[in-house]
Amino acid sequence: MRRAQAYPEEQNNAPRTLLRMKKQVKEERIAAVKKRSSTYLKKFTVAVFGEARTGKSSLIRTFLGETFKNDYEPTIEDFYSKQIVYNDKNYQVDIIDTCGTENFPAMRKVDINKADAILLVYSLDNPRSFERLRELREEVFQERGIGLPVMVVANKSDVVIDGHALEMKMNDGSLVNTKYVAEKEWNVLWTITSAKMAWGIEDMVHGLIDAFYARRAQTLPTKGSSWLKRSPILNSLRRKSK
Ligand SMILES: Nc1nc2c(ncn2[C@@H]2O[C@H](COP(=O)(O)OP(=O)(O)OP(=O)(O)O)[C@@H](O)[C@H]2O)c(=O)[nH]1
Ligand SMILES: [Mg+2]
Repeated sequence: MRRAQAYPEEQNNAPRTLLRMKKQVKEERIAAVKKRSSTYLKKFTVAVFGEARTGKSSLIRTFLGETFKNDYEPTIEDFYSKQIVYNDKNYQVDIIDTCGTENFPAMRKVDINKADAILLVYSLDNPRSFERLRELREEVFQERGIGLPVMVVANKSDVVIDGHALEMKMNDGSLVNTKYVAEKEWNVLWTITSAKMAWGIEDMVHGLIDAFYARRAQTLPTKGSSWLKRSPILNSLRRKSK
C-alpha cells in the first residue's frame, strides 16, 4: 500500500509555520492583557478644602460639566464622581467637597485619610482665604506626611485685572507672592483656575494624578533591592504606577 508523502517544501516549512503560529498566539495574548489593563478603572479620591466662597463647589461642578452658577449655596459635605480617560488610562475621580463656612476638624481628618490627593482652594480676590491654607496644609502634612500630593488652587482668575494679582496684600500689610509661598515654603503644587470660565480645571486634575503616581513610584523601593525581588505585589504596583 502506498503512503501519502509530504512534499519536501512542506516538510521544511512545518517548523516555521509552527513558530509563526506560536508568535501569533503570544501577540494576541499580549494585546488582550494590554486591552484589559487600559480598560481597568483606577479609583482616585480627591478632597477639596478652603475658606467659604472660594469656589470649591463651583470648580467641582465645572469639572463635572455642569453650568456655572452665580448664586451661592454653602456646602456641608458632598460627594461627586466622574470617569475620565487620561494618558490612555481610565480613572474614576471621586471628589469630596467640604464645608468652608464651619470648621469641622474631625470630619476633615477622616476626609484627609480617605484621599489620594488634596486640593486647597483660595480666591484671588480674598487674601485671607490664602492665609487660611497655611493651617490646612499643616493639618494635611501632620496627618499624612509628605506622601500625599497637595495642590494649592488660585481660583477666580477671571476677576484678576493684571499680572500682579498673585501678589496679595495680607492682613499685616505685607505683599506676598502666593505662588512662591505655596511652592517654595509649603512645598506643594500650585495652579490657577477660573470655575466661571472653565480655565485650568482639567490641568488641575491631571496634575494631581501625575503627582500621585510620581510620588508612589518614588516611595516604592528600587528594582534592584533584594527584598523587592521576592515581593510580586510590590513589583506589580511598580508596573501599575508607570
Ligand atoms: N467670578 C468668579 N466667581 C466664582 C468663581 N468660582 C466661584 N465663584 C462664585 O463664588 C461664590 C462661591 O462659590 P462656591 O463654589 O459656592 O464656593 P465654596 O468654596 O464651595 O463655598 P462653601 O461651600 O461655603 O465652602 C459663588 O457665588 C460663585 O458663583 C470663579 O472662578 N469666578
Ligand atoms: Mg461649596
